[in-house]
Amino acid sequence: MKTYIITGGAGFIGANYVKFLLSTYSDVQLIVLDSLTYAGNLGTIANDVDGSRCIFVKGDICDQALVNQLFETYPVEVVVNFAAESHVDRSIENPRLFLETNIMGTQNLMDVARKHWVTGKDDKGYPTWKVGVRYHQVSTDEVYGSLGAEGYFTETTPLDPRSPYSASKTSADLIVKAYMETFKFPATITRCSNNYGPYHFPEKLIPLIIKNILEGKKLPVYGDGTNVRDWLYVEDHCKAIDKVVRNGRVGEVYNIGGHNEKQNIEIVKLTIDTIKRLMLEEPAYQAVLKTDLNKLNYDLITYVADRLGHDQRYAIDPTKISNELGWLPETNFATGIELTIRWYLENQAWSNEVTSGDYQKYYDLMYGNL
Ligand code: NAD
Ligand code: TDX
Repeated sequence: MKTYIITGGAGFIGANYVKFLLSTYSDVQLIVLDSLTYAGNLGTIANDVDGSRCIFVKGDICDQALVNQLFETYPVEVVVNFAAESHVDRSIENPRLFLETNIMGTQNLMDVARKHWVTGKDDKGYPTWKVGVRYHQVSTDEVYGSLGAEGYFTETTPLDPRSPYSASKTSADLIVKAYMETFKFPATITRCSNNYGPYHFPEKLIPLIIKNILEGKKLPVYGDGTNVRDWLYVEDHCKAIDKVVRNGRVGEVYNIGGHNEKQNIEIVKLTIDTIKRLMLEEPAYQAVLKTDLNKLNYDLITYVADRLGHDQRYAIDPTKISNELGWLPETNFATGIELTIRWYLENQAWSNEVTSGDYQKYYDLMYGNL
């Protein structure tokens, strides 16, 4: 049995990862540590938490005493750190929270792991480590900054963050890297492109657009809609992290992406088209529509003020993970977006639950004049 601490496991990618591990392996025990911010929802993993194979602990990754207590209670061998403030727009409103969670939280997790995982010193004074332990930092392609029309981010692309969010994620990566060099801390880092799929909080582009289409609301497209993101189905991301945690080389960074670049405006149009097609093919879905079917068209698209410092293009070169670990994305975009849309059509209760808190306040702040 291998015991993991999975931080941020009640959020979008973390919850998908919890589900993936539980359904793939019988010899894992998961301790999910999540402070349940607006982006975390216990309901998302309610069917997975059973108090033995999967244990939920509500708490902050910055809380040293709590993280220490988890290491004292459970034989933790792996930490996978998903917990973060993850939304670029919110980081423009409130950078400080991003620095606290994303940087100091990462440092705290590593310090507690260090305390419990070090076995002694080698002849040069470097710590020696328990066999089989691993810390994994879930990072993002945004640490590389913004691309023009050409080129791809590789693991050696210079770090050039441009938003408070990406600066905080970059700082976390640098602290992990510093621990890997200074203490030979047994860690890996993955930098992934934009994820999409089930349980994505509807402040991010794809779930926000789906929600608004179903409610007949305007679809806010920042700037001219030509910014490019490189989309990856969340389950493919989870499988990539699993390969890195199990077989990735300690001290290495791996990029994760699926060569699936799309302009934002293409995504919005495709989402409208797909929802409309599914509603016509399977009229039962029309029950979730809060508007007229014939109002589902491109007239809903509204160009709004651009995001400050909006990165133009992200595109990942995943050659390293593919060559070294044999990972390749399995879900093409046409399949992935249809699976995602069907999921939202069939899980309105989840959407309603996660947007029942301060969501409307945030929405009004961001899009109130739409
Ligand atoms: P999310 O916002 O959906 O979930 C974050 C989770 O972390 C939530 O459950 C939240 O409650 C929890 N959390 C926040 N602060 C915490 C704290 N101080 N202590 C404990 N828990 C806390 O985010 P996501 O989209 O699932 O992203 C997960 C990770 O993947 C993040 O580190 C993010 O930077 C990275 N990432 C995301 C994407 C993407 O497209 N979503 C792409 C690349 C990398
Ligand atoms: O209403 C919107 N309209 C719009 O045009 C929103 C919410 C977004 N956008 C644009 C901005 C981006 O160009 O769509 C693109 C995608 O935006 P987000 O969904 O906010 O994602 P992004 O900023 O690209 O960051 C995401 O990918 C990298 C995640 O939120 C990060 O956590 C991850 O690190």
